[in-house]
Amino acid sequence: MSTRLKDLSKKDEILKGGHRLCAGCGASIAVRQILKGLPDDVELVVSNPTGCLEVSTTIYPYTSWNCSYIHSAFENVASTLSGVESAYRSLKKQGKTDKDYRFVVFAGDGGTYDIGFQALSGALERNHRMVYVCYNNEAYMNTGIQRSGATLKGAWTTTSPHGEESYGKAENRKDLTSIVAAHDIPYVAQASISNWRDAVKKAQKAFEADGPAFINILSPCHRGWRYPMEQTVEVAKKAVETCAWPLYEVENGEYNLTGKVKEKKPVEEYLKMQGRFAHLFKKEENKEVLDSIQQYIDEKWERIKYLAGEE
Ligand SMILES: Cc1ncc(C[n+]2csc(CCOP(=O)(O)OP(=O)(O)O)c2C)c(N)n1
Ligand code: SF4
Repeated sequence: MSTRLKDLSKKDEILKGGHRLCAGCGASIAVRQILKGLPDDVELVVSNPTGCLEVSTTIYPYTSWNCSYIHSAFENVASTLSGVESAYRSLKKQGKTDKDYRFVVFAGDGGTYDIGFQALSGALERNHRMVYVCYNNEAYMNTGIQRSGATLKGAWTTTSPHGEESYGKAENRKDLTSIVAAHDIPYVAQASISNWRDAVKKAQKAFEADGPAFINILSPCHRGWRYPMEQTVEVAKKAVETCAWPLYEVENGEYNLTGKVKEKKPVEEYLKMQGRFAHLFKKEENKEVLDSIQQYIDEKWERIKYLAGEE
């Protein structure tokens, strides 16, 4: 399937305009990039739990989704869609439909790393043929920027404030992509909205996978990350260049680095672009925190390179 911009631009947009996501929101970019990877001539069912994407695209009586769409609770979107996928397989077996369907979840990191994790793990273990996409903005944005299991250490959020006693979020983030890869499903990937061709290619592979597929796509939120809204793509790009967000895939167990990093930049270049980390640069004692963030990024990067055979 082509990833030429000329061809992709001719594909129908399934997420239409008129929604009420903030201008410059990474989530809508992520959805549009992933859906550019959908094969032609298939029917699509999207399921979307509560979060910024859902509340902003489905304001009754309007919808921005030009496909079948099911809103699900925050904690069980993977179960909802796996039930639909099972019903489809049954209908196909009974000869009641001959259409070719694809099933995709778009869920935030709160819904994926934390509250919906059990349902996600179960759906992967049961081998449902669906693509689960986590649009990862590293916090619960819709309810006012609370920290999630995806939030990078040191970040300010409303539930990890900085001050006399705290430097922001105290814990390292959960490495969910690795946890999902440990389910041994056909396709797992980390993507970023800054690398659109890479994201589209990964989506194409995910939609073709003969079983569950998972894409964790970095989708910055300028409200929560505190940067000017026109810098969303630049911020995402810096995450890749500093290896704070390595781009890779795990295809039938084979690790592969995508979007090669020629020269890894210090993570400070990424953190300095965002107000949520500004406090770390104001106090001398926070130098240790910065060092530990760098160390965490380095260790993860070395591990991924090792797994991809690129030491
Ligand atoms: C079971 C449950 N708990 C809490 C809420 C309130 N709630 C609505 S949206 C949301 C945050 C969603 O965060 P995330 O999944 O990261 O998506 P984002 O808003 O960042 O797009 C929360 C906590 C809810 N709707 N249901
Ligand atoms: S708050 Fe953030 S995630 Fe929510 S719509 Fe605005 S930019 Fe997007």
